Amino acid sequence: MGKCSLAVDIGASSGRLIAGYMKNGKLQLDEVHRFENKLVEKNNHFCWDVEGLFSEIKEGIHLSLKQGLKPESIGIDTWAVDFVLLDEYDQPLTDAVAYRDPRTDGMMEEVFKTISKERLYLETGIQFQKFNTIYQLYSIKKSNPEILEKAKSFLMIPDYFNYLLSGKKANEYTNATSTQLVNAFTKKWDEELLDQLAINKEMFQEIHPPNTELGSLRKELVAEFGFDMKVLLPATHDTGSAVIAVPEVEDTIYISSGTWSLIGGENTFPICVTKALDYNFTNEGGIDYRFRFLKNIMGLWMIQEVKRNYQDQFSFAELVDLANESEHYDGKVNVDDDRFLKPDNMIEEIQKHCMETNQQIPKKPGEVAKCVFDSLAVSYQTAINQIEEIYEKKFDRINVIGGGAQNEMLNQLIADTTKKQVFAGPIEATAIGNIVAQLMTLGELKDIYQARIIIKESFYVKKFVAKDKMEELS
Ligand code: LFR
Repeated sequence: MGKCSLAVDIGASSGRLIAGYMKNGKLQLDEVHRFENKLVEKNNHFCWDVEGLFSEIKEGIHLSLKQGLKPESIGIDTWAVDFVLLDEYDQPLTDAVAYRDPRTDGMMEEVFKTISKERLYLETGIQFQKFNTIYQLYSIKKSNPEILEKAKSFLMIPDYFNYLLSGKKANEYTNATSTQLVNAFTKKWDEELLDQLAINKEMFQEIHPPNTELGSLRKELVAEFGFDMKVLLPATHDTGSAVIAVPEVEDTIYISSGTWSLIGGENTFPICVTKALDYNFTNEGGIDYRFRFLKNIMGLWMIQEVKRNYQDQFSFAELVDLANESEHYDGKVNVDDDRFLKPDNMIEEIQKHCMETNQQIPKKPGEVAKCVFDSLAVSYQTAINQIEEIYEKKFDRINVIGGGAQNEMLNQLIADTTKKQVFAGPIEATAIGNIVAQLMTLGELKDIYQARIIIKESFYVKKFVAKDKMEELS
């Protein structure tokens, strides 16, 4: 057994600690802890319970030690764009407000009064999402400017956890790019943008790329665990880690499928052409300064909310079965409409959309679920057409990675809709990407090329072909 690394991977609906190490030429994963994550309401805002999440991280470290695993290192990844501001005493100045909070409504338009959309895109290469950090900071500037003046440190969520673990403050590159404040070419904070928006630039930390060794555990934590380990930077943006785990990224369109569906390709340069801006594609920073050219599609958030709005009467598997039994229903909604970002009630929002567009209103749970899955497939197809137009080539392969790859019905639907081969897996793509980055830093793996070969050999990937193509083959 080779050196062991611990991946902390926290998404919008759940978090996990997974230990990973090389054994007999393959990457082996041991899940040590899993916990729930969700939005909590605090002071009239939707927030993340960062203190609770940090306790879960510590609990996971305890559990891994109890299981006899002695990790050499730990690396954290979470969703992007959200942050914590610390004061001069390194205490949080505000709650960790979540990106689905409506505080950013109208802020994009406010920012465009100072900086044009085109310029923002040409400099950062980042898609326009109303929840990007730039608009979150601008909303604080409008409502509580004193907070920004008092802020001494801007730390994104994984940066904050890294600080709590190691006492070191740094902004990690892949996650920093999601702010829409990092220059895509210099890979540094775009000081001109910050100056023009009059956002206090002193609070930003130095940007460090993945594969940096940040330090080791704080003294208090070493005493608590009776153990020390290195704190390393993987791609701390979960999607950045997930895409590392696409075994054959060339000539492949990936869909990183979780709360969001992130669909796109990987490049060694940002694509900031007008069409990419028009179709709102992003160029998020990746490991080795690769770029993820992708677009956010509303994703499984919609079905998570539907499930929650049915008071969890049905499991995800049951909703899928019910959708399968609702063949008669064929209404579709535009999943990319902001109305689905955080509606009061997802089921009612879907029904309203169908009513407004003169479609049959989905009434039964199976109809609502089928509407969500069918609508996602339509949105994937649209994004694929746009990708093929921009790349000026056709792709034959789609690789669905992440938890959503377990949804066989959706995988088959993607194959049937796009007529492309669909490869599903690895499921724990994000944790895998996180671990291989750490193993690279520890010298266990040479580079991303070797890591991807090992990932291909270590994890099961299932192939789906369009039903009519299967008939052709038989
Ligand atoms: C996925 C993800 C997406 C990002 C969204 C909000 O978990 O990180 O990449 O656009 O969450 O942060």
